[in-house]
Amino acid sequence: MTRKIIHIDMDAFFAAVEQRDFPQYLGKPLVVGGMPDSRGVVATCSYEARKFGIHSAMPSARAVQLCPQAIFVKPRFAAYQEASRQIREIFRQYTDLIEPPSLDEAYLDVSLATVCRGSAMLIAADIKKKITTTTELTGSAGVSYNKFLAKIASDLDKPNGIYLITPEQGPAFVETLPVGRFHGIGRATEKKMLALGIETGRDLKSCSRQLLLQQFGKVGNFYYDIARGIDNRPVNNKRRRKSFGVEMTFQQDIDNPELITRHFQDLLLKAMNKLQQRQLAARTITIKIKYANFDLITRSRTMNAPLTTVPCCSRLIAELLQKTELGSRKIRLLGVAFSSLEKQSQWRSGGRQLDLFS
Ligand code: TTP
Ligand code: MG
Repeated sequence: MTRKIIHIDMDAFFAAVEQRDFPQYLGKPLVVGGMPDSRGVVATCSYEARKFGIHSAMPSARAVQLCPQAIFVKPRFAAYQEASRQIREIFRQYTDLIEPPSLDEAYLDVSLATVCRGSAMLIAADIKKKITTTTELTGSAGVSYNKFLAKIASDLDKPNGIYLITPEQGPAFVETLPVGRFHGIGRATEKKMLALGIETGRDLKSCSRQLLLQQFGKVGNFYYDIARGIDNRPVNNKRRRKSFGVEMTFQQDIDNPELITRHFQDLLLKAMNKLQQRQLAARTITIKIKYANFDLITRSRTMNAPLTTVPCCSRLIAELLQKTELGSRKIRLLGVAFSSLEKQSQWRSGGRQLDLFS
């Protein structure tokens, strides 16, 4: 059966909430994120600010250069969470199959919905209307037959738009798309594809499954399928967190190995505390380093058994650090993340509580 998938994505989400709550920002270039005199980055910005070339993840210091009259505000997460809760409540009026990957977006499977004569386009329009009356914010909708294309579609008529990609249009649509625009192909993979001469969906489609598996590992299967407009991933309403971590940006770049190690120890304790609070156990530990020039590297280790103690994790971090250019490059951000998560009870032996600090 052909599915009916809707992807809803709010427009300039954090910035739109700020403009709604503080009307003096309406119509102005507004940046939400770090202050321009700090080392923070732009979380998002209003469409007025985007005209100046400002975008998410750009250093705020750069943003102010591009647009000196921009207004900078810090994020107010509680307000964004409340808006997010309101839109999810609206989604639930249409289907139980809702997967929200982040605060401002969600996939809805409305294949079995009977409202609006079962038309996904009418449902999307209805949802958009309700979002605006309830939250005074706008969102854009993508309607298609799988998650991959619905996500692409929601971006095509932004802001406050609605875009349909039919099963007939899907494959041709993917062909013209630059691989960098594919959701699921990150910056590093994009680079690698470009180096292999794969620039568009059409190029990707011309690659054999074997070649993609060889070059990219298991995810090559996904690339092979999406190049044909095929994506069978279900809308997963019970998704558990796959990873989480903590990170820290420094006011001043650091390169002293001892200091770096100390910061990692600190981050590790925080990350392990979070694991403990959520009663989770991890088998994979990853360190993340962003150098002063924004080059980002990660190094990780996966063990057969859960990582239960601080000394054990510290040792792994020390090992992973050996695989970096420790001491020879300036660093602006460090992070520690855990993944391959399981519930603690799945491996807790004899009902004994996890002994993090032994
Ligand atoms: P996006 O949906 O990517 O961006 P947006 O909603 O601000 O704008 P658009 O109209 O293009 O959808 O992200 C949603 C929110 O997530 C965004 O408002 C702020 C936050 N965010 C960050 O904090 N850092 C980031 O790098 C990105 C991309 C988003
Ligand atoms: Mg958005």
